[in-house]
Amino acid sequence: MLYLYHNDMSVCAQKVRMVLAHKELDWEGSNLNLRAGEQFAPDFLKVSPKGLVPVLVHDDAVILESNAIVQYLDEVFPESPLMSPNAVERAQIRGWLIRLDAGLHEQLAVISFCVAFRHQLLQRHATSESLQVFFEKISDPSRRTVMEDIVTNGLESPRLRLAALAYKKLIGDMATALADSEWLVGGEISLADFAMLPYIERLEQLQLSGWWAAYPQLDQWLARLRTTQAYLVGINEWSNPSYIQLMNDSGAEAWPHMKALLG
Ligand SMILES: N[C@@H](CCC(=O)N[C@@H](CS)C(=O)NCC(=O)O)C(=O)O
Repeated sequence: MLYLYHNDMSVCAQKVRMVLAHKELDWEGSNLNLRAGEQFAPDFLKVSPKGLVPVLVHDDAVILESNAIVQYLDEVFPESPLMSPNAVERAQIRGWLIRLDAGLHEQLAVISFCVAFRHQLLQRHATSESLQVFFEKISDPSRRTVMEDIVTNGLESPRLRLAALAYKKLIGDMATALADSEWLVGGEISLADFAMLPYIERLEQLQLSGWWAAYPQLDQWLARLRTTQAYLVGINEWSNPSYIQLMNDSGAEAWPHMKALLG
């Protein structure tokens, strides 16, 4: 049996749900409310010591880290494969996955929180004492430092410009990969496409699609992915309208600032 601890709008959980849907696997799960701090519940910390989703439990095996989870699923359930039969292409697919763990995931968190999600936390924790209690629950000191900065400083965080520049590079690389190809690697949809989709769609929800206005191939790629069963079942069905509204509204307000960051 497959059991997933996840969150409706978490980008790494979206990636895992897309793979589950692509492979038409049945699963059960818990959708943790991350703003309410459900990831800090002692029972969940026993499963995920850093208090992070997603976590996959397959029979007795507990698998942490979304990139490990999607590669595990692709190995154990080989129907509708998401890794290429070609070794060079497999290396390229892994390269896209590594890019997320080598910084892009954190950079997306920086952008999402500076523009939108910090407002949810500031509303929930109206006093600085309450906010401090929230930060102290984040066990990883480096993650805690980043969260304190982005929630407190928002658009003024120095990390925001660095995150925007990393995205500028990513968008250029994706545009190159998609210049003459429907998918990021080779001629078939792969884990690379499922991995990157949430990281681009989130920018669109934050009203940042102007960052790739010069590259229509990115919008075409997004549109193609959105017709897949994986997207419809793995992302669309879990979409949380209040999060989308917040991202749209605060993204529109932040756009002049965000545009200037790359100017
Ligand atoms: N490298 C991890 C990152 C996991 C991660 O950052 N998860 C976020 C949601 S996207 C989370 O659980 N956040 C909990 C929190 O913010 O306290 C993975 O790929 O699974």
